[in-house]
Amino acid sequence: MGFYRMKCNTCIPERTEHIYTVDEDRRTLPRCNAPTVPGDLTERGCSFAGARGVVGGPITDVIQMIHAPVGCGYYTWGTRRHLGDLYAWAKPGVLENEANHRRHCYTTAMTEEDIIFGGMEKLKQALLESFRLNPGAAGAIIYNTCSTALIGDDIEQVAREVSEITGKPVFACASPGFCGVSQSKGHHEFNFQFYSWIIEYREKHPEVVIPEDERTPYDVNLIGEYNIDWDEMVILPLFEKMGLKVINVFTGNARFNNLFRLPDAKLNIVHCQRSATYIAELIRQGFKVPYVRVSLFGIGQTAKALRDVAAFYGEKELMDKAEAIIEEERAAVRKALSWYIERLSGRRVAIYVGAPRVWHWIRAMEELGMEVVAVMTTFGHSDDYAKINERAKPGTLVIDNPNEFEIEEMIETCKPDLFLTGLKEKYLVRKFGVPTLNSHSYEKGPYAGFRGFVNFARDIYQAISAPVWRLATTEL
Ligand code: CFM
Repeated sequence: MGFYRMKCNTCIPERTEHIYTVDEDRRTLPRCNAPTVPGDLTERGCSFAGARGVVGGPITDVIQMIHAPVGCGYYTWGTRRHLGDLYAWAKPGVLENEANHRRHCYTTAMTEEDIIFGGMEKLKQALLESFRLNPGAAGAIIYNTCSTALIGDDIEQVAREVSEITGKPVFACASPGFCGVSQSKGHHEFNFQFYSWIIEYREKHPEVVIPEDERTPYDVNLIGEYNIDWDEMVILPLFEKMGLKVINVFTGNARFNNLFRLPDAKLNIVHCQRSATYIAELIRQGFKVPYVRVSLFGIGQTAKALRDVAAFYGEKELMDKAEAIIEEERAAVRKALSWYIERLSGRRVAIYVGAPRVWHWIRAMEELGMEVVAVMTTFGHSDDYAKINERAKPGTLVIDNPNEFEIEEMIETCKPDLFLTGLKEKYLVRKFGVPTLNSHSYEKGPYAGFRGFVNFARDIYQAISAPVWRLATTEL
């Protein structure tokens, strides 16, 4: 087994089994999706972050009510993640994304007194007030967090009451921070609870189901795609040009009422396979809707995604269309990409994101001629590491849920020319003279699909070739 003892881990020996180098038989799997060792300052988020920040957050036209002390609410405010194209409910002409998700933050702002006496009435009033202020809201999602879950506030009961008064759907998502070891548990909780809720809702409100005669065999859902920096702008046209109708995206730029129709598609196309395979699997079991897993980063993987979806249908016309799109897109990006490949070839890159993007991007970086020397995930499960093992070259260093010391030592031993990572690590790593690229919400996206890949390559080139790095003379 290829476990790897880092020098910095003498004080936390348990970390050794979270770290390995990919060996020839590619079978080593680390201890993962496990509680963080006490004393190990990692960068994981909480289960609430996974439910609200990742899966529920991008739903565009709802009140996202955080039933919590104000800190949990502020935490969700002003991020770049939740892009949407609807217009403001209250202020026509202002992009809803600007007016709602970025500028507004809905929370009960629980105080000490509320914690002692219970906050259900406050939650109900906060929701009613939010609906009054935003008459165009399609519904609401309530999230509890550690404090309100611990005192036992019944958010489902409040959801039912407010839904009755307003006539609008209200979903209660119970994913308090402590319910799992990382944000990954929050993805899971949102998927399962949302699925049961829409099934119940469909039974009571059959009008939301797409009538049989309005369905087509080409109705598909894109699952686990969150419209990071407008990735959907480059992804959706690819499937639409093939003749498919994307009836829902779970959940990038999604409309609440539309999501009740998730089970009415003929096929689910699953992009982020960590955060959303759960709901695709539930729909498969409940409605016999199959799903295909795709990677929509890089040229080869995006081409394969189109071919795999066409192959699902097995129709010659669709397969021909897929080939024509691939050819056309390749031709459109060839010149720009070869310019970047020439300049990026041989550069060393380390990748550290949540989990799936690590393995989505190994091949994409290789397409740019770069060498992937180390990969890390915040909350990967065994299936993520199995996918990393399939793709990474033997000898690649792999770290599960790294801490700051391990990242430093990785920089020292693997000497990457670029670190694809997030905001939390960038200052540390840049002080070592290594450029970084915001790999969660991007620099100037979209990064997905064929055309997005040119933006990705451009941002990588600009990061690496910024003149400032010539001034970084400190030897490690
Ligand atoms: Fe899926 Fe994501 Fe990711 Fe993720 Fe994330 Fe993300 Fe990520 Mo940041 S849903 S698991 S919880 S692909 S926010 S868009 S980049 S850590 S690897």
